[in-house]
Amino acid sequence: PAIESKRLRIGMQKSGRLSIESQALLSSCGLKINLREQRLIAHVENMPIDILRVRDDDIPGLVMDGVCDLGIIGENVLEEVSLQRQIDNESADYEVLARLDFGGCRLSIAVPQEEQYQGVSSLEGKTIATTYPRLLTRYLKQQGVNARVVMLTGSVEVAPRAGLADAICDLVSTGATLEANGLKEAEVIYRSKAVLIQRKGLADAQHQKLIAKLMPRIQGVMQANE
Ligand code: PRT
Ligand code: ZN
Repeated sequence: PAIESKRLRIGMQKSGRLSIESQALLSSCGLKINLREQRLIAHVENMPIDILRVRDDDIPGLVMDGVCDLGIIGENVLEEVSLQRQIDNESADYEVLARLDFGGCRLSIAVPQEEQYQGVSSLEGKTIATTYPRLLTRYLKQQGVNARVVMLTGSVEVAPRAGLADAICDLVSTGATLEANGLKEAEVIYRSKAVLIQRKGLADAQHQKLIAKLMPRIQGVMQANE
């Protein structure tokens, strides 16, 4: 494994909203990735790089624990995991190398359309369902609002109709999902994009060199997209 560990490891989402654009970014930087194989690890053919294809939720931890050297991840997940790891007394160090031009969305609180929403104080005493309990709890604390936060990993948007919650806090891009579920956006609590992160204290000189070679290419690809 001495030789194996020399390969730079990049964590990216296996399948989902970030995966196509993450792959496209790396391909545009000249990485030849064998996309046919549905494996966890994809070898880059022309550079000493391995791509770890995992669930997006696992990417921050893989970088913070030093399993991956780089990761491509939405800031919403990155921040949520960081807050949770700080609470759990686990290392939560990373460096943002680039804010990317995809994966844009906002984390918003939404309430039933028929509700007379009059600002955050309307949330006092309410139950809010979310997949982002740490980000939501931080926001409520900052706003001085007491509300109950309920964690749901999926189908958050149906929680009010199902009688599980009074409001939700979920990712929004077009707003169509909220609309379809009889909800309206009440507060934007976090704006997110995909970012390229690096683990803190990367010691390997070869890896540093490789990253230094990749970064101008990434900047170039993003400028070309502008
Ligand atoms: O399987 P895995 O765990 O890897 O994927 P996932 O299902 O957890 O995540 P995925 O692929 O849905 O999203 C990955 C990342 O994409 C998110 O963490 C965000 O950083 C980013 N992103 C950007 C979004 C959206 N836009 C988005 N619209 N993630 C989710 N949504 C969902 C949202 O949850 C809601 O259900 O889309 C719906 C709302 O969209 P609109 O257009 O109807 O408003
Ligand atoms: Zn996920």
